Parts: sequence; C-alpha cells; structure tokens
Amino acid sequence: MKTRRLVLGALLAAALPSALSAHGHGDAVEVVEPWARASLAGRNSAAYMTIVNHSAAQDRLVAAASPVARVVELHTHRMDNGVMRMRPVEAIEVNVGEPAVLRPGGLHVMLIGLTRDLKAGETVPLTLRFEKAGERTVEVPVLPAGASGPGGHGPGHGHGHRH
Ligand SMILES: [Cu+2]
Repeated sequence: MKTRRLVLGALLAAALPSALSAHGHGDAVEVVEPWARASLAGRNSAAYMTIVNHSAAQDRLVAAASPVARVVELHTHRMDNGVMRMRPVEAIEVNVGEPAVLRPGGLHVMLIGLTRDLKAGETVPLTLRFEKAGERTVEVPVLPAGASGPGGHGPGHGHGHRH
C-alpha cells in the first residue's frame, strides 16, 4: 500500500509542471530573441524571432500588429525563376518540439509603411496572435539596418549583401 501511494505521488509531481505550462497563460508559446531592422518612416521593415511551442498541441502564428506600421503581414521568401521574392503566408506553423525560425531570407513579420523611424537601440511593441495561445505582445529590439541577427558580435558592420 505504502509503496503504491509513493509511486502515485511521484507520478503526479512529474505530471504537474507540464500540465501547468499547457494551461497557464504564460508560456505555451515563447518568443525568443525578437529583433527588427532599423528603417525610416514611410518605408518597410521586418521583424525576426524564434518561436518555441511549450504546449502539447501544434499552434500557428496567424496575425501580427504593431503601432509602428500601417500594415503588418506574415511573409516568407520563395525562389521564383531564380529570383528570391517575398510572399505573404496565411500562417506560420509553430510545431511542438520544432521552433519556428523567422530570419532574414526566410519567414518574417513584415512591417509595411512605418509610421515613424525605427532607430537602432530602441524597442518597438509587436503583438502576435496565435491560433491557440492567443495574443502576445513582445518588445522587439531594433538593430542597425545592416544587422543579420541579435547577439552577434559577429559582422559588426554587416554590409548586408544578402539576396
Ligand atoms: Cu516581407
């Protein structure tokens, strides 16, 4: 009897954290290292990030909005007759155990028609709407126009020759 109760307790303890994260508000979906490119009012920019799904169910990023852009779209890049072109996508899949990676040359959140300058060093709010996890607003650091990602002490003055 005693042994059985102990086992049950251990099982409950092990199950609890995942149950909490699946149902809690906080962390079903986590946005890691968001960043956006500096640009000027009236022009376009893009935001990039990695999205991790901590829940037990597949989710999708279905929309985004920001006060710094007139229109915000979800885009990808596709090769079209040897030319890289941006295309809107309906949603970005956020699979369990397989983070969605938004990066230059791939998936991105397109900020169309900036309502003001985006200056390197500031942060701008971006609201992401997930099919299951709901809305999440993240503060997105703005990196210099030539940057290719955060955390890189890498190419300090990236010349941005990427096509
Ligand atoms: Cu785009």
